[in-house]
Amino acid sequence: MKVFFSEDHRLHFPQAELSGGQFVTPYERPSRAEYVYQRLKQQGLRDIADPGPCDMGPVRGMMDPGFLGFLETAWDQWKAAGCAGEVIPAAIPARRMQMARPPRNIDGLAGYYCLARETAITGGTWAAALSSMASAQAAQRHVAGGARAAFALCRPPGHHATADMYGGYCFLNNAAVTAQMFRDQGAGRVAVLDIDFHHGNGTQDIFYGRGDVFFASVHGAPEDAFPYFLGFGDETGTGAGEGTTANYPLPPGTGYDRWSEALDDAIARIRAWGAEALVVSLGVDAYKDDPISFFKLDSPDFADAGRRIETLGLPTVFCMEGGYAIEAVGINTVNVLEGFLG
Ligand code: SP5
Ligand code: ZN
Repeated sequence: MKVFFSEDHRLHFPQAELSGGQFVTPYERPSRAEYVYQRLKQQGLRDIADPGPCDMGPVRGMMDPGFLGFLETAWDQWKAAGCAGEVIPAAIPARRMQMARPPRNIDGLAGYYCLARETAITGGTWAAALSSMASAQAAQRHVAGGARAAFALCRPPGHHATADMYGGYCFLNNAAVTAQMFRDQGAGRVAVLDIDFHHGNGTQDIFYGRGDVFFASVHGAPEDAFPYFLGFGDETGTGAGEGTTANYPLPPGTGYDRWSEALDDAIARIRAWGAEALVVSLGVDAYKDDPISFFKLDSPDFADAGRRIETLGLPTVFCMEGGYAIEAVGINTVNVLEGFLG
């Protein structure tokens, strides 16, 4: 399986994550990608290519222009305003406090485009986010060109980002743009299967009203897990998208038996719906030793999950999302790919 990976992910290395009222070293750190890269090579998945530049067309086609302009200039504006630290806004639009317009002040502007304040923006964030998107796009082009599957080793991840919000360590939604590229190239129906521990709220939001992209997610129940406010089982889509969202929220302590039942149901739904291409939001934070999650999957379970996903028989792009048990992230991610390859 061909892999796309950009070294430019290293340009995003924030020092601070807001956690428990303190700033801690971010869980989402450069070494995550390095461990996956090393494990790929170790396991013989050596066909690894730099993706080249990001194609801005599909990104601009999906994302809010003000949001893109904000991401590109946030660091410079923040510094120009005399802020000493990384971009972490104080106020964000809360219930009944939604603003119709983005403010001029950079602290307000950052809050306007923010969905979770644990995520800091730094001087290299925009370039890294573009390089991550570029890997997803290159993987999509590779599969569109006839390959059965490809792996985009994306960092930073993307599935929490909406068309106009960043957060949850995500800035640009790589999986959503990948799915849209399949649509633009002629696939009638595309599915996104999100197996990251966290609900893919950004991806769901982007496709919620659309009947041409199916979104299925197996994740920690929002009562107990980030992103808290979306991912309930009764969210099934709206309008033309009614019936094309499938959420499988699962409780703390969930092991592979229950998790794989949900995965099988998601796979059956995607098959029955008639998807022609598949994008997998591949997070491995369902792992038992993940520091910020509460599922109990073991490393061999990820290979089994890869085998089950393969049964769909679809052209498949894997986009890396979360996973924070640093060394195990490499093993578990590559296990999914090896399980898929059989
Ligand atoms: C892509 C992805 O997996 N994003 C996840 C973002 C989660 N951010 C909030 C994490 C809250 C962590 N709480 C830490 C408690 C540690 N004891
Ligand atoms: Zn996650």
